[in-house]
Amino acid sequence: MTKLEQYTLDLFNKPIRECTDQELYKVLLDLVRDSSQDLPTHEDKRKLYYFSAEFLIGKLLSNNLLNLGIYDEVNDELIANGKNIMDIEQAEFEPSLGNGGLGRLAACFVDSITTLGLNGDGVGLNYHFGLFKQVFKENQQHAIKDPWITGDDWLIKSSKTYDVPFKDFTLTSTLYDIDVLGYNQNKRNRLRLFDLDSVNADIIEDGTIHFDKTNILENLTLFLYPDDSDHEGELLRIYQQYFMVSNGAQLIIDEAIEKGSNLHDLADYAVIQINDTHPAFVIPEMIRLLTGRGIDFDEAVEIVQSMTAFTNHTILAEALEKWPINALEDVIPEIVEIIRQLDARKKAEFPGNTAVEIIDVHGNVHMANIAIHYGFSVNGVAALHSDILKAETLKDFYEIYPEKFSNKTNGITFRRWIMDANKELADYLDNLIGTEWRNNENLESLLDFQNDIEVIEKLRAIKFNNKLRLKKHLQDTMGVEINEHSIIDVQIKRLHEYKRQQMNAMYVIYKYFDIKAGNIPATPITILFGGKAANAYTIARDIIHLILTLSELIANDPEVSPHLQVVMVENYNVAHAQYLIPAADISEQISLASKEASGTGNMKFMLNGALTLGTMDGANVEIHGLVGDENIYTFGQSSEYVINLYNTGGYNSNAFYQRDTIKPIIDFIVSDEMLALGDSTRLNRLYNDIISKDWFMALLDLEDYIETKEKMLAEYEDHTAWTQKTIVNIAKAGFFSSDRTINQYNEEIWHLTPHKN
Ligand code: GPW
Repeated sequence: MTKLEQYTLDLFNKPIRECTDQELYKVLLDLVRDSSQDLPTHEDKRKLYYFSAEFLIGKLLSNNLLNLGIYDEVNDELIANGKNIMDIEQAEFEPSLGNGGLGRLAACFVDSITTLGLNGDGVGLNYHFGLFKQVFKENQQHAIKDPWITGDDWLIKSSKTYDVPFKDFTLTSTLYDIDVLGYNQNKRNRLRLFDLDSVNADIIEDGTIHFDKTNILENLTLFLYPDDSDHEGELLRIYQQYFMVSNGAQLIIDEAIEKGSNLHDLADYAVIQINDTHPAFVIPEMIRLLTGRGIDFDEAVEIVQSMTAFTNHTILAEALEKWPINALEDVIPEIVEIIRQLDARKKAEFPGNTAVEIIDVHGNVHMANIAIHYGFSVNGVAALHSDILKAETLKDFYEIYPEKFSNKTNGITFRRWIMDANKELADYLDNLIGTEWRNNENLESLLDFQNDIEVIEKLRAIKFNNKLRLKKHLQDTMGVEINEHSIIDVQIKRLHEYKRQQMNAMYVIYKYFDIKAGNIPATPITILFGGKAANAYTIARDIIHLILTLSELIANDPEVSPHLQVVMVENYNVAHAQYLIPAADISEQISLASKEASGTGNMKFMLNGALTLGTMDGANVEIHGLVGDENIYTFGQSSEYVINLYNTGGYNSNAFYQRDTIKPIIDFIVSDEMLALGDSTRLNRLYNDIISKDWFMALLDLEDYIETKEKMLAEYEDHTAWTQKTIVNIAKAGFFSSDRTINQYNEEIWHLTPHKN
C-alpha cells in the first residue's frame, strides 16, 4: 500500500477515489506535515534570524510537495484515481501575511535560505486575518476580513512562550511555527510567528471592518498593519512591532544559551537581518535584554551592533517610518529610555548633523536611523536603488559610514515562480537544456535555441496553454470570460500613485478612442490589473474606481469590446499571480523612475517569457542590462531627470494636460459616459488631482508610454521575432534567482556555513 493510500484510509476510512477534494487536502496536509517534521532542523552554532513584519508565503501544499521531491509521484497517483492536485489545492486558504513585494521577498528568501542549506529562521507575527480581503461592489473596493486559520493550516503550536513588558501590562506570547522546506534539502528551517492567546477573532463586519483598536489584548495580532492614519492605529502598530521583536530577541537569547553562549559571545551565535524598519526596535530591545542579564550598556551596544544588519526597501519619504516619542512613551517607556541614550551618543559624535539624528527636534524617532547607526550593514534592493540611497536619501549616513553600504539586488524563488506556477515550461526546459537550471542560475544555454523553429513553436504553445489556464481560473473565481487568443498585458502590484496604474488606465482611454475611430488592433488586447489599495489611501481607491468603471464601459460597448478588454482581478494575491504571470505577454513595470526600489514581479514575468514594458527604474535597469535594448521596451524620463525635477520643483502637470494629445484622455475621466456609470466624487477628485498635482508625474511620461506600447503591440505581430525576444528574457533570468541573492547576503553579511545534501 502507498503512503497516500495509508493516510487516506487512516483519516477517512475509504480509498482515494472515493474522497472529496476537501478530504484529500486534509490527507495531503497531514502527509506533508509529517514528512517535514521528520526532517531535522540545523544544529550549527551560527544562525540567521530574518525579522520581518510580513511573510507573504502563498499556498504551501504543492510547493512543499515539490520541495520534498514527491510532487510527481503524488500527482501521478492522484491522477490514476481520477483526482487533480489543482482542484485539491482550492481547499487551501492563502495566508495573507503580507502587503506586497516586501512580504513576498521575505517568503522567497526563506525558501532560498533553506534550499541553500543555511541555518536561518524567519521571525514575524501570526496575523489572524492577515491583510484584508478585497471585494468589488459598484466598481469600488471594499475591505473585509480574510480568515485563514482554520485548523487545516500549516501552523504548529510550539511550547515556547515569552513575557513582553508594555507600560501598563505584560503580555505572554504563544509561538506558532510553519516549517520551511528547501528544494532537495534534508534539513528544514522555520517561520516563527508569535501570537497572543487572548486575540478575539469575533469582530463585527457589516461591509467594512470594525474593531476596537485600543483593546490590545484582543486585537494585537488580528490584522497586518491596520491603518496608522489615526492615533489609535498608530499605537496598535507600535504594540505589534515591539511584541514581534521582543519575542524574537528572547528566542535568539534562548537558543544561543542552549548552544552554550555566555551572551558576551552572542554575535557568534546569531545574526539578525531586519526587513525594512518595522523590526528596528529589536536593537534597543536586545540591549535591554542583555543589560538585564548583567552585561554593561557599552558592551551590549557593541554586541548588538555587530549582529544586526538592515535592508532598506524604499526612498519614498512617506514610507520611512518615524514615531512620535510621546506615543512610544505611552507604550514602551523602557525602550524610549534606551533610544534616548543611543541618540545622545550620536548627537555627541556628530554634533549639528541633524540629518542623522535618531530623535529630531519635533520629537520624532526615526526608525531607519536607529538601524543604520547601530547595525553593521545597510543594503538597498537593486543597483539603482542602492546608488540613490548613497547619493540622495541616506547621503549623510553614507558620508560617515561608507563601509556599511552595499547592494543586494532582489531575487525570486524559481521553485514557486516557474516550477510550481509554470510546470509545462519547467518540464520543457528540462528536456531542452537538462535539469541543472533548477539548482543553479544556469539558464543561458537556452540561448542556443533562439533560432530553432521547433522550440519557438513549442514556447508559443506553452504560452497559449497558460492563457487557457488563466481563462478557466478567471471564469471559476470571478465569472469573467477572457479571450485566450488576445495579447495578455498585465499590471499586478499594490495600488500606488508611484506605480502609475493611472497611466495604464490613460492608455486604455487612448486605445478606446483609437478603436472608436476605426483603428482595429490586429490582435485583440486584454489588459489585466490586480492590486489592493490601503483603505485609507483615497486616491488609490479612486484609481481602482476608474479602472473598474472603464472596464464596465468597454464591456458594454460592442464596437470596442471584441478588440479591447479590461479586467481588474478581485482580491489579487499569490494564488492569482501564479495564474496571471505564466499567461502574460506584456509585463507592465511603469513606476516613475527612482521610485520603485526594485520590483520583483518584473523578474517573475521575465522568467515566464513576458516582455517588459518599463521605465528605467529599480531592477528594470538590470533587466535591460542583461537582455539588451532589443529585448525590452523602455520609455520615460530617467531617474536623474525626475530627481532633479523634484529638487527644483519644476514639474507642472497642467502644462502637460493642455497638450492636444493628452487633454481629451484626461477629460474623458469626467465625461458624461463615465459619470453615467461611475461615482462623480471619486472621478472628479482623481481628475482634479491629475491636472493640478499629479505628484508621481503620470503625464510626464504618458506620450512616450503610449507610443512605446503601440510599438510593442505592432511588434507582437511578428510572432517569431517576439518569441525570440522571450527566449532571451527567460535565458537571462538566472541572475534573478533568489538563490543568487541569498548567496550574496550570506557571503557578504551573514557568514553562515552552507550545508549541501
Ligand atoms: F516601504 N516594499 C513593499 F520600503 O512592498 F517598507 N512594502 C513596503 O512597505 C516597502 C517596500 C517599504 C517593496 C518595494 O516597494 C519594491 O520596490 C521592492 O521590490 C520590494 O519592497 C522588495 O524589496
